[in-house]
Amino acid sequence: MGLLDKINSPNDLRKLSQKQLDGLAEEIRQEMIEVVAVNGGHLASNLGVVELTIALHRVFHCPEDKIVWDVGHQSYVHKLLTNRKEQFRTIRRFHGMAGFPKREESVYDCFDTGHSSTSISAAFGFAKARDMAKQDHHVIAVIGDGAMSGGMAYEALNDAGNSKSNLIVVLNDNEMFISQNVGAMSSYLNKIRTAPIYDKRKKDFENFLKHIPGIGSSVAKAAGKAKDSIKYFLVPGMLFEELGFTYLGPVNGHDIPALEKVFNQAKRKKGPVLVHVLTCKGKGYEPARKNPDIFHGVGPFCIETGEMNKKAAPPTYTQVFGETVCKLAENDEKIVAVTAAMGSGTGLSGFGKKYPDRFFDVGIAEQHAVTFGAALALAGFKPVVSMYSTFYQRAYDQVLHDICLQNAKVVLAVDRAGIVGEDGPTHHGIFDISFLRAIPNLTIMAPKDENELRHMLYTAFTFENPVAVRYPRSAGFGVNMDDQLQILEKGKAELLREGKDITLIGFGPVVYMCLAAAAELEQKGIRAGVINLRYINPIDSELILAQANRTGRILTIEDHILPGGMGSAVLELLAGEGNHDVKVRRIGYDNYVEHGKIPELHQAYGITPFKIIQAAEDMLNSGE
Ligand SMILES: Cc1ncc(C[n+]2csc(CCOP(=O)(O)OP(=O)(O)O)c2C)c(N)n1
Repeated sequence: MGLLDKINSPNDLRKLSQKQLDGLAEEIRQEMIEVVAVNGGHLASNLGVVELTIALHRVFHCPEDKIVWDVGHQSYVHKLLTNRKEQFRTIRRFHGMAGFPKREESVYDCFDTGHSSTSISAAFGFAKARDMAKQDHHVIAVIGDGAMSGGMAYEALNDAGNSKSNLIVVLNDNEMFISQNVGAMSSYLNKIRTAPIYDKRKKDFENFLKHIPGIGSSVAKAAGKAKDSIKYFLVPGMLFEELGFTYLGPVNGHDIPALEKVFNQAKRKKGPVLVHVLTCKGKGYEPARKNPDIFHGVGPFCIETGEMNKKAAPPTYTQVFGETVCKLAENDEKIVAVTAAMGSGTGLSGFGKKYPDRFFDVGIAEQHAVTFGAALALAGFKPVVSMYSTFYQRAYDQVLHDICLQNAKVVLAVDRAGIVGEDGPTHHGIFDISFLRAIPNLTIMAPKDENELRHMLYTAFTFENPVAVRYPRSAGFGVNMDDQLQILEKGKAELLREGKDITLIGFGPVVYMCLAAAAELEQKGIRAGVINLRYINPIDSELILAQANRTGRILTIEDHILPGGMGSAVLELLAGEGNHDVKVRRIGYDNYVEHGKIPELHQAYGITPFKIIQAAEDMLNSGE
């Protein structure tokens, strides 16, 4: 029986010797490597927080004390130590354990996370609630140096630093976001990391003062008392002190006794405290340590070699996006690209290498990325801002107020639109049509395949208004790529198949599901038309109305939530035209979608040709 088997709750950790703790850390790393090699997951971040998590759970008493994990992708060790090791093998699988903290999964998860930079706000909320309820437990936010680049983190530091509430922020500094860190805060943290430790500098400074003839020793004494002012000169962590936090550290995040010492110190302090912990992303597994970006979020891989188990597949939409933008930028030096800490995730690394002066990675700062892009456009550049659909949720006002209200010509690349798989409900991109469709001036497109994506990007740069292009996470269909890029007429859909009995409307790659369903319906004697919508805003009212009148039935399908989605746009169009005789059904999601593989989820939630066929037959049979 291993040591991990003996840990049923964090209490059991306190019974172990230092030697046993080292052994436990090794077992935890082994378990995570084995499981992630099969299920995929956030390996490098979790390998870096093993000792940190053990120390936190030895010093603090959860669930009374509350730990909020920022982003939450680094909560695997926490899950293993909080009575979930049996389920751990199901992590990220359909109906299995979530890859992020989940309140419904355990009392030890006090706050659901997935999007970055929320932890200090949430922890401060818990701290205030505790104070009002006259309780006295501890609240701890664990935030990475990457997440610390997000605006919300600063808003929360600003608010919490001005309060007297006890709150502990653990800054887990591993010098990496997903890729290399960016921004002034990272440079600042780097200065702290490389500065000689405070005590030594303080002693050197006092010695120096003492040796000033005559006045030296009295100045040194006075300076010793005025600790704050000496500290000001000597402690780079003063930025946090100035914000109202007691700064502790930096401390080696792989040294459990040192961590316990500093956490106990933090526990005794009054008011907000920031503990600066230095960790190594990927620690304990050489391939992850060498390539922490690749092993940040990784698919199944071979443990011995660290090689990914990738089958040959057509290029992903993301890759096609990155290559196309690079190509377009060759002939147009005004094209610039902006991303929010997702250079490789959005396929823009190649662009960044080829055009370093025209590429802007602004950190985990979606709001800033969008407004920054608006100004670039107003100043005459042609920015493409590329982010995941789910993270555009962060920047809604900036899209509306800074880009669209001013009609700034920005191309918004909405990557990971639709469900994204194992990351689950915090990451599925199933709301963007609803929230973008309401914004005047914004053209919205979705390609049916990777070839059409290229034409859409080319087209988007020719418009005099902002454009959003949404495309999914998956590989393309492997279709032929046209040599010549074309402009796709604004607001025009593509009629792929004439129908008589029903019209199927798809937006994005689900169009191919419509085509497959139509072919099968044909076998059953049902003539289904298929429209590749291509555009919402403006929507092709002419074609839709003509086909609606011709077939009398419309079935829409979208990889998106139903309220406000593409089907809703079609309903609005028909209702607006006073056309109430056409029967309409919509296929899409009506709630949050859990985690699992994309095909598995499509099957479970009915985004399939089979479901289209069933719905079409039902409409016809029920006399609709
Ligand atoms: C709002 C938001 N934007 C982007 C992401 C994607 N993302 C997940 S983790 C991560 C980097 C986090 O870096 P850090 O906080 O340093 O954590 P580490 O993995 O290095 O421990 C990013 C950009 C996100 N989860 N939320």
